[in-house]
Amino acid sequence: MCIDCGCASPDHHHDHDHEHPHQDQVTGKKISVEEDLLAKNNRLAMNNRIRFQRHGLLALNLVSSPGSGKTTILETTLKDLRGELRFAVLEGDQQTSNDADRIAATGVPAHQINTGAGCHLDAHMVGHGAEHFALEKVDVLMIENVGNLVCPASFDLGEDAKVTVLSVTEGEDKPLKYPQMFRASKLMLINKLDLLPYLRFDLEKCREYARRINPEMEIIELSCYSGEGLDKWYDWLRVQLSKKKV
Ligand SMILES: Nc1nc2c(ncn2[C@@H]2O[C@H](COP(=O)(O)OP(=O)(O)OP(=O)(O)O)[C@@H](O)[C@H]2O)c(=O)[nH]1
Ligand SMILES: [Mg+2]
Repeated sequence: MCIDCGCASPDHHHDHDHEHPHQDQVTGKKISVEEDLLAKNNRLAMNNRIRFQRHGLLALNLVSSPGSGKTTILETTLKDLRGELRFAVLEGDQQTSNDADRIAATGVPAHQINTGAGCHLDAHMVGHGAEHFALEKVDVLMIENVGNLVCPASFDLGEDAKVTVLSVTEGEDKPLKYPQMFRASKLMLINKLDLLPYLRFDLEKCREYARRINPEMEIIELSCYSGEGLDKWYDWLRVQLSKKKV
């Protein structure tokens, strides 16, 4: 549960001048609750990681704002690669089983986690969610997080990598405005390339901003509608999986 929807982030700060009690200036309780929450999450994430490692599977945590195309990327990927790789998908949303239903329609095992008021998945939810799959028969576990470009950055789920999806309709400045997520990610997928002719989205600037925040982050541009760039994403998946199998 988020504390102030500073979501257990210890470096939270305010830009206003008025005085008010700030966290441990009053009792010390708030900071210690946040630290306990993250420490507990990190322990459970480590358990997940050990479990996933034992099965030699690749676990990816897909994060983005609502609607950038996470589920569409998954549907497309599962359809294209289902003869080659064995997938399972955990779907995180506040409400509905819409996304798990969409994944299940591709024939891939899917389980929906509803977080209610919660704005992110945590390691405890993922640990239990994964019990719905025969992990020994899974090569890639895809975890679609709740649509939110802020809070999921702070919560390790035991994944091998976070993959941030940014769609071109969101604006090229998002890596600068929401740096935590981009800093935590191994890969950024820039989705909906087919819409570029209708927008004023500067792809070059977007890449530059993203690299300013995280020089190590890989970037792949794609469109689920035109199919452009999907082969690069699939190659990236294959390389990550091959690293797990050595
Ligand atoms: N033009 C275009 N639209 C896309 C593309 N990929 C996804 N969309 C559309 O974007 C909308 C949102 O896609 P979803 O896959 O549901 O997005 P999401 O990130 O899973 O959304 P939440 O789970 O609600 O956060 C849908 O109408 C998709 O059809 C694309 O490559 N191009
Ligand atoms: Mg979705």
